[in-house]
Amino acid sequence: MTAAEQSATVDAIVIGAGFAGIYATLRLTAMGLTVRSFDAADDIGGVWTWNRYPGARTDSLHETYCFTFDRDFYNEWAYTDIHPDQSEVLRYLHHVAERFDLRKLYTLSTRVESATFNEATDRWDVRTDSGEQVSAPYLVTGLGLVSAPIIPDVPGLESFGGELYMTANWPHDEVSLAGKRVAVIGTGSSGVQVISTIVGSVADLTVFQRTANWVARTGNRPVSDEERQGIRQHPEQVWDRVRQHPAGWPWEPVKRMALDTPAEERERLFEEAWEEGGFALLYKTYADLSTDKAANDILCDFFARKIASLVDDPVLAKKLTPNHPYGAKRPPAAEGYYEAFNRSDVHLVNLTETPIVSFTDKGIRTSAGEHEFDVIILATGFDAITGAFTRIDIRGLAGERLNDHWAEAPRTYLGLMITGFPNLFMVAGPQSPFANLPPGAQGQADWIANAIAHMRSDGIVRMQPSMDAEIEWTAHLDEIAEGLMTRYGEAAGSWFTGANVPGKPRAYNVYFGGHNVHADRCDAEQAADYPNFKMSQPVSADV
Ligand code: NA7
Repeated sequence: MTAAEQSATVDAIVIGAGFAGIYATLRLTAMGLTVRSFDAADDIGGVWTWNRYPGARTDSLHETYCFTFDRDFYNEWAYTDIHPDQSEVLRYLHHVAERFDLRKLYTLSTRVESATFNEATDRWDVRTDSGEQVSAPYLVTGLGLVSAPIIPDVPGLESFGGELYMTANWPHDEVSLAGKRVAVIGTGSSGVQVISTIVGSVADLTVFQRTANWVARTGNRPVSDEERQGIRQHPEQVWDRVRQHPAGWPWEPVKRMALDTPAEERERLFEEAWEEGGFALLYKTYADLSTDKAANDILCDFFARKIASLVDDPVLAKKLTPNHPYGAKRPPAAEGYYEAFNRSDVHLVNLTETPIVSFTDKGIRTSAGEHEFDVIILATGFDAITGAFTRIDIRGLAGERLNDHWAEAPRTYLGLMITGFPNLFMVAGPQSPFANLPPGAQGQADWIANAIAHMRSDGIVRMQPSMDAEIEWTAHLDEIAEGLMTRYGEAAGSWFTGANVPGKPRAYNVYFGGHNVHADRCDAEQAADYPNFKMSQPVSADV
């Protein structure tokens, strides 16, 4: 045990060892705070520790999928591909942890089970699944948006006699799929990446699709030396563009409208963006795709024709074509996804026609009969955004449970703090922007570090947002989401609103108003000395 692990009383406790948690740990220790950090995984890396499945890769761009707090440190790291794969992102996070000596602050393979705000001491008392109790005045979460996997509630899962894997908890040891009959359940980002990666190397592949998805190309390729040099000479230009872009992309936000553009010109631009892949279709074409259903329909028509041209069998192409707007749910990307279905060893089971009835010892039974497999891969998603919070017993003032505070919907101010839960700071928490994660996480952790510095210098023992601020932020967030294609998320089973989890309260769980807008608001709040927060001195009982 290191000294840090033995200490039960520290200045700050951080939960999470992904981008959010390790940067919060780094930032707070750099301020001179004593910090204990925890993660349930056995290594640093957050989602990149768990999601080791074949084809796992970010669809963010390499020059933005990293930290930017130090120019030299930024310039010394080189990802191979423009969309780095899981192993490289994990290596990067390990590199950060080692370079800034963060490992010694982490207690790994340890899940935080409860966190209670102690009103007598103004500290968070945290208990872990190893029975350890630690307390600190500040609790910072970096729990991840997609870190609480869901296992489908289908009878007989335990009776399957073959190999069963989850993309969200993929084994660390090599998994051999070669020559096996494989089923993949789920066609979200994880499912489509697995499918397009293992196709051709397995004996037979059956895809169980409940909701067809718009799967863009990735357009992945190695980063050229020239590109890398250009970025290294002027990294601030990249960072500025990221700061100004609603989704944290290093691109100029587009202003032109699809509905104002001649059809031929639109077609040309869509084609260009299709070739580029990833989020180019959304962020490099037209501004009204996200706001105007008629504009979105034009993109969907282009996409549907693309699917029809890539899939030989028109009936199959139709089954693979979604009927929700592009962006109603998180659009994935994979290379060669639709083409895979032209192979005779790839089959589609459309669960809207023939739903799964049960798992059996040999495979999966649908309403049409039994399919036999050697391997079943569950790519069935997450109790996203709030799931990682509601799985911890968090109690604030007067013993209020976070689960009760969020019984109908998550409520926060700026996704950073919650009324009634003083000194609980969230990095990339519910109601924070849906955007490229590392820049947002870095900005939010900086904000939190500044807030804590302010508390310490002014002798403030409790900080929490006002109820009015929380209500205003939630209303603003809902209004924004209602004006976008996200309003069609319910029908598409989107995890943005919890529609993918049976019984979960429906709410817009993330902010779609822009990473840039959010960052501006956070900056303004700090610059104006936290007008929407309640700060309490030790003697005050007014909390
Ligand atoms: P997603 O995007 O939530 O996808 C999960 C998929 O699993 C989706 O196609 C679901 O269908 C399907 N699913 C879930 N439960 C079932 C059951 N019971 N039966 C059949 N199919 C089911 O999760 P991912 O892991 O792919 O991606 C999550 C995020 O990680 C991704 O967006 C990136 O941000 C990184 P549905 O669409 O609900 O009908």
